[in-house]
Amino acid sequence: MSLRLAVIGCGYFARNHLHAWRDLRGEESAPEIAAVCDWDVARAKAIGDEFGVPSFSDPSAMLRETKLDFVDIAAGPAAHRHLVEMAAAHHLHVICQKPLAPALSDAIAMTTACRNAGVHLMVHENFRWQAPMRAMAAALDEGALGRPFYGRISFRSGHDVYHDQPYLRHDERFIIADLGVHLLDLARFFMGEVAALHCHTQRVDPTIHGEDVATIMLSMRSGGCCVVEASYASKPLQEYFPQTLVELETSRGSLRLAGDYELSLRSGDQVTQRRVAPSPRPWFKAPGAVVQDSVIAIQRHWLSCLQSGRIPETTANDNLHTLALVDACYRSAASGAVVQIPEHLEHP
Ligand code: NAD
Ligand code: 89Y
Repeated sequence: MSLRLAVIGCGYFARNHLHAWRDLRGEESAPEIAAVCDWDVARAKAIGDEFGVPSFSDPSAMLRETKLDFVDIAAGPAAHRHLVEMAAAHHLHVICQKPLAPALSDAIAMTTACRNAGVHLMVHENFRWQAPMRAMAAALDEGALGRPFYGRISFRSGHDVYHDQPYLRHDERFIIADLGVHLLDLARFFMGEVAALHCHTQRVDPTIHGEDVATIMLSMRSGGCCVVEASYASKPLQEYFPQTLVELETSRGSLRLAGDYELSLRSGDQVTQRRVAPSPRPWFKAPGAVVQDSVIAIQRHWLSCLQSGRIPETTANDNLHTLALVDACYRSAASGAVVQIPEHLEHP
């Protein structure tokens, strides 16, 4: 059965969503892009024309006039709550970009609205869908390595991220909310839930409003620890934007994802190395291939879950735990204190 979708928000990142939906048409899940919407009329029309679908500037008119199964929200975080609640009121499933909302309280309200409407809400949390991350998770799942007791998840770059995403200059909460959210999700993906954290932030570039460096130390419920680091102020010897580098030490081995997708694995005394690069597509734009490829993977996962009735990996309910970490990072950075993370989030 072909699922009909509409994309709301036709800016920088939406193009990746649209290309991915179009590529997935060739697969069993065969989604149909029924419409696009952006309150910037020219932007909506340009993308609608390019992808050969009707365009709208008013989301509520689009939802009234178009037969849909789900909505794909690629607008900025400030718009997410309003749009998710609107979709839920139309009894439509929703896949929504990260961060689910600027505040945890909004994310909780959105989760509740979708649950009450009986619709799925999944967060487009794509970093865990990058090909090398899936390869690392598969190696852990095989069991021979044991579980990780130490992790380092590192994204340090001097890339001019403000060129494509100028709004990031103005966000009071920048690198943890925008990028750290992916890295914290990766920490949970590889190492489980967090018991406590400490976070140190810096603003190295004085012309931006938020923090452009964050160093986070996570104490995991398993007893392990994980260092998560994000920087857009670095001048690294080698620029790997937008690659995330990962090191995991486990009871019986170790895994290292280095630049250019070089994955090394030690299991007992045996060391193996391979390159886990994304498979190229004509619409990928350097250096973003690993991220663009992960958009296809997460959207494929969403379609397959909707069609089979399986629960997606990064439901809003799951993502609340990641957003609680984002929130805790800012509290820790402001106070200098270690912040304890409650095991159960209190929400209605
Ligand atoms: P953008 O500003 O380039 O585009 C957002 C678009 O949404 C704009 O065209 C704006 O007019 C439109 N919009 C906003 N509110 C709207 C509303 N209520 N109704 C209709 N249109 C509305 O932003 P972007 O860089 O494309 O980012 C969009 C989202 O994607 C953000 O949540 C961002 O964090 C996320 N993002 C994710 C990744 C990733 O790897 N997952 C990478 C970049 C951006
Ligand atoms: O918006 C961010 C994201 O989600 O991944 C990288 C990014 O584009 C810039 O930090």
